[in-house]
Amino acid sequence: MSSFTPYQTSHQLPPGSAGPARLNDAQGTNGDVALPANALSIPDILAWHSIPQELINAMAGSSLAAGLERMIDFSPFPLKLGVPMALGGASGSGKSLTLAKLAARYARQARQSGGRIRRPLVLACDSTPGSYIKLASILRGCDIDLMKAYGGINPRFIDSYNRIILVDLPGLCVYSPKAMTEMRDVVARTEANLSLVIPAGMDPEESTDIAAAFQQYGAKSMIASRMEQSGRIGSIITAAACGLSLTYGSYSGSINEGFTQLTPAILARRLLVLPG
Ligand SMILES: Nc1nc2c(ncn2[C@@H]2O[C@H](COP(=O)(O)OP(=O)(O)O)[C@@H](O)[C@H]2O)c(=O)[nH]1
Ligand SMILES: [Mg+2]
Repeated sequence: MSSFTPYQTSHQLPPGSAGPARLNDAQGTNGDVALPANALSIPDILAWHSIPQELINAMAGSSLAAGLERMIDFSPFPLKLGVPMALGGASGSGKSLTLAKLAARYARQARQSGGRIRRPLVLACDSTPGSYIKLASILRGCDIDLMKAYGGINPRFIDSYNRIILVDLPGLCVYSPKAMTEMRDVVARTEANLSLVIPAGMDPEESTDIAAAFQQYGAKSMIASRMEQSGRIGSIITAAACGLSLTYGSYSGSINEGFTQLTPAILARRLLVLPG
């Protein structure tokens, strides 16, 4: 009987270095684990996250944060009152939950604005069976308006004045030109901007393809989802390095938690400290 040999990836930690170590409570990290940073060079850390060598070379230097800042545009999420923003990406990537996190945040802002800003409008453009009910249930209790707009809608037909408008798109496979064209048509009909939602833990080469395809179809920004669900986050870094502005990171499956504007310092720490 042959014995089982574990598959060795090209991104193991270097021989002699300890594996990820649990941080103790004194560090206030609630069971997070840290890569052995003292024993690792910056290229070792980036390689562990499965970042391609060419990008590692471009990011190498004095610190992880400096390398990230050099290669990635960190920007606020480009939402404007009255201009619809569509969230696109693969099925299950976190589009609807991310949209709900944004909607909940802007609903709070609208409440606090004393009427200056109106409550957000969510356009449900995903006609996949069950998806409207799922979206409505995620948004239940949020002070928002939800409207079915399968196939997209001309903004003349919506009451868009002084409010945030978010568009929930169907999931797609970026290798399907038909699906990408359909998405572009919905976005164009709605006169929306387009942003990509992409999860951590993907194959970085696939995430590069996804980011490049979305850029080609007009996306300028991205949101990183499921940041607390995987150790390796190379997919986020490679996608952003394609030229999409990196905006929020989502760290929780709950609508009111774990949603942070990413910065070089936050992302550098996340490269070193893995969710426990
Ligand atoms: N823990 C966690 N779960 C997430 C996150 N983003 C999305 N999810 C979960 O992933 C699943 C798919 O998300 P959903 O928004 O429905 O994906 P969509 O198909 O792209 O709309 C749901 O169970 C979400 O609760 C995240 O950042 N953290
Ligand atoms: Mg969805």
